[in-house]
Amino acid sequence: MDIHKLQDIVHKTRDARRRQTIPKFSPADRDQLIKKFHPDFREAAYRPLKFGPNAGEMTVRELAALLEGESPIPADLDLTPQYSTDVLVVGGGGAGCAAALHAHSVGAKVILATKLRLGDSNTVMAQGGMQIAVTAEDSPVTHFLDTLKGGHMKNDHTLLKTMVEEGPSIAKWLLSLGVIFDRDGDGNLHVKKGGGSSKPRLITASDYTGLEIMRVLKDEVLNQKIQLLEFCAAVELLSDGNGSCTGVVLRDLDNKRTIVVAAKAVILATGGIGRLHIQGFPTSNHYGATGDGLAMAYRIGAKLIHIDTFQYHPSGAVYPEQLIGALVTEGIRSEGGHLVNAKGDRFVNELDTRDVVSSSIIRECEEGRGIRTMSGRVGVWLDTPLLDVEHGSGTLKKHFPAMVTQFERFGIDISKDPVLIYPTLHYQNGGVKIDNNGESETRNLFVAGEASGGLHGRNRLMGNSLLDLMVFGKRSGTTAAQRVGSMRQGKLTLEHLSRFQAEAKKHGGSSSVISPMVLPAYAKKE
Ligand code: MEZ
Repeated sequence: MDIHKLQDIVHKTRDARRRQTIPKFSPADRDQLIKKFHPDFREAAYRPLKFGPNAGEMTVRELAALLEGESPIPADLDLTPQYSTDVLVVGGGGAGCAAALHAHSVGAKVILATKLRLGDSNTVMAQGGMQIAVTAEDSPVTHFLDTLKGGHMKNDHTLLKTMVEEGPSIAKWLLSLGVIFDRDGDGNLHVKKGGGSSKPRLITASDYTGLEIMRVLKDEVLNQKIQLLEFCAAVELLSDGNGSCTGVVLRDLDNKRTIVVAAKAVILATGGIGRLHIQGFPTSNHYGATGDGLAMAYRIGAKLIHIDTFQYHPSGAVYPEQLIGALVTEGIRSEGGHLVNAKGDRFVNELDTRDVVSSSIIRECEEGRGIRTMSGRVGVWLDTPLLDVEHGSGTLKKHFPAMVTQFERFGIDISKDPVLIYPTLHYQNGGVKIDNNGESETRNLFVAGEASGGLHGRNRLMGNSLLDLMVFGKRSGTTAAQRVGSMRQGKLTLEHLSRFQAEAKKHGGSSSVISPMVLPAYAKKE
């Protein structure tokens, strides 16, 4: 049936739904729901890792193939360096820029290498805000407890304590650099409530928070004249043969040549893995989100954590086809948007944690209460026009200008028509295990942002990613820079790679994947 006809039920049931309150799930019901419907619990999608630091642990098949993949470089590569630096940052998103700026401010010589342009990253795509306890009614302790509950109590307490406590100083730093956050009528930072949070704590720049932060960070990286290597993808780490990281092999994508960089410390800020399209899910992620850092860190011997858990954001676009998987910010649900099934019913408290909301949407669709598009995709409605009904005409346009424009391009007015959504692969909850300064289990290899793991437990709360990458970008940059002051550059070898390959051989060889992928598999088909 025509999608426009199917929408009628949303308009017809709106008034009745406005009077309803949907309770959150009890912990027992929540666990039952998630086990039955969350993609993390589909056993057939998983397999154990055969070799490497996490051998024996389960992860999704796509990630297992990446971690056990074949290096793109020969073991006898000439390792004469073209560049030498104190700190090499790999990744030009929020974590990479924060790490580079802080390392530079401590006086280190810094190079920032990024496989696409500076700023091309998931950070620019972060819409709904950054959680920081800035109001008198809130506190880092409350932020800590909300996050722990959201993460199923599996969060690393030390990392989490550091993140929530350092939040307010990060807000000050960003403001001092010129980030324009939204303000309330009194001029204070305006805060919104996100799913799973007990207090309004999201500071925002409309619905393009990440873009606004990156605008300023990119500018600052350029102002500080930090040396950039753009369109240079990291493909292998280098070690001294004694367990320390000493540099990186880059692939210059423009000139198709290999570049060796000697670095006393390396900071991986390579982001997430949405473009692996785990279990066939579409993704909200940036084109470059292919998990390169995880693959390289794994080969050098750094342990990963929580690699069996991923975040499927409840609201990825299902229609129009051009937007499949694109993020429809949780901010719309924070401002009261209802989720509605084909019968016109709400079926979950829209501000429950993401794993609960996504599982509920999948349940509705699997049990026949979803809405099917003409191309055979299925989803549920997000009642966007309700925001204008509740808060006055023009609310959507004022609070979600980027979202309104995104749909307007395809002739859809989301203040009049609801949006069809389904969970989209959004975030890897785990990553490389780090200590409180962002250092991995391999000495002088630091990891910041989404590529690191432990902080978010088994389910990240909205807005905690932007804070994570600022806090641990800063800590890794500062620690690396302070350490390298008194260090000599170590030997450049690929001994770890030979060891990894020998181990692979004992287990039947590497997977058929060339790893890191650098760009998604479909990018290479032309
Ligand atoms: O932190 C996020 O993932 C986020 C803010 C997403 C969103 O819905 O806007």
